Amino acid sequence: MSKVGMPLRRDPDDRKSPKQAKREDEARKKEEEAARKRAEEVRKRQEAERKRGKPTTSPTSQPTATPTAGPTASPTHEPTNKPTEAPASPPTAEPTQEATSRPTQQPSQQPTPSPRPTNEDDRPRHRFRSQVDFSSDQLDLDRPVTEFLQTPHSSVYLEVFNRDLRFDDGAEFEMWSFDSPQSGRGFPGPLIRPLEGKIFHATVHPSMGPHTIHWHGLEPDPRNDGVGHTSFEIGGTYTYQWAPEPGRPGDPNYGAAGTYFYHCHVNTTLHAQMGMFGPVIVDPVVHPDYPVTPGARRAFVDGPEYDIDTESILIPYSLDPRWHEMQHAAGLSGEDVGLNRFEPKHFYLMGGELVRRRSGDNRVWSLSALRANVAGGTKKPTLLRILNANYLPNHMHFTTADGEPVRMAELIAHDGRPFRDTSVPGAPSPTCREAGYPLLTDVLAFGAAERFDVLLHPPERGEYRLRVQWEDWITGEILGVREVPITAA
Ligand SMILES: [Cu+2]
Repeated sequence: MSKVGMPLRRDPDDRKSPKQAKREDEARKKEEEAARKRAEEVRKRQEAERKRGKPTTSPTSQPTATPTAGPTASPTHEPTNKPTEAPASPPTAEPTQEATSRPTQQPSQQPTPSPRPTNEDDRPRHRFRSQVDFSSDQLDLDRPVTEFLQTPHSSVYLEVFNRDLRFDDGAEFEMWSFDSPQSGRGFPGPLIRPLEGKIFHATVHPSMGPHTIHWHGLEPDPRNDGVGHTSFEIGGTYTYQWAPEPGRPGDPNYGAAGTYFYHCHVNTTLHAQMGMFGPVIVDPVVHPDYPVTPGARRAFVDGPEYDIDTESILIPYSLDPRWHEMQHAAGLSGEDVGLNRFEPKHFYLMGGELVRRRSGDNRVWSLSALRANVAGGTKKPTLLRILNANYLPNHMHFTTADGEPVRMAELIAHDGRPFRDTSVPGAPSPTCREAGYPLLTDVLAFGAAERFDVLLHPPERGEYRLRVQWEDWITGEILGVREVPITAA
């Protein structure tokens, strides 16, 4: 079903302000107008094709129909589905996409003298007519079935909400995000923390139109990866099912433990900016050769131990207020709403100490300070998980209270993959620290959606600072800066 013209669904318990109602009304009118224009376009195209003497495209092969039956898709599948038609021409050793996708292959028609149509532009080379069709015409299912459903080891139930939330600078914006019965309606979405090798379920129940949950970096099978382009969008409810890959000590090719995030993959640039994301941390199962001390956990199967009490996540996020006035499907119907222009006016550090995140409605989880266990002390080091959840590159600087650089950040993993020494082929791959060269730094640069797992090693007790900069993609100009104190004890 195409989303065009579909009424927006809202949570029944969300009260609409007159402003919101007006906005929705305007958005609906715009969508209806865009749908009318598109229908007119299709009609004109069919008319033009008829005039050129081409057979009229059947309704099922319109790009606006279900993507699985697009114009190039149906002829491709036909010969294989109907074996009686195949003997018309001897099978070639390597049938190319081009050959099988052309309607002229059908035996009822005369073979054409030229292998290519006279007018190249007339040949349907893509399932979707345009990028707009590709973006907007995703399969929207109400209640897709979870295939091979198993009993989960852990599960979460997520709903979608929209409401105005107040940030730590006093500014208020309409945000959309996910909430669980335990989390309340806050931002970012609740932390999801499955175990390596164990079945995990996330049941999502969207509102305000279809949404999905994409498990960024975890790579489940297509049905459970939450990308509409390779599966479906969820109108009603769906249970995502996957199991993170178990790690093997010393093996760089196995193991999912690390920091990830989930986000909606419908009109993605807008929905992610609206707040439809949350952190995912995959924990390793304790391996007999790598036990853990009380109060500590390992970052990955044979990774370093860290202190559970001070484990923190830091999520740089920037916000363009203009985007927060848009509606669910803004930009999907060919209209230019300016989603190519991201001009953030607010720069936030979300997150904090994981065990201290409070539940409840209307909570914006802001990071204002960090604690770190001093190097060489009795406690295990503090693990800082970093997730760039905005569209700008970030630079981070670890310094003394006076701004002098301090090499106290040890990089142990990136995007859920541990840093290992793989220099000896066939031999076990120890971590960089075990191999004798811990990756210590005072500065870190990273881009959108990147994650780093960092052990903090402040050399002595006292105050340090972490400075986070947001930069322009092209010029590198610093657009925003935030500083938080790090107290080492
Ligand atoms: Cu969404």
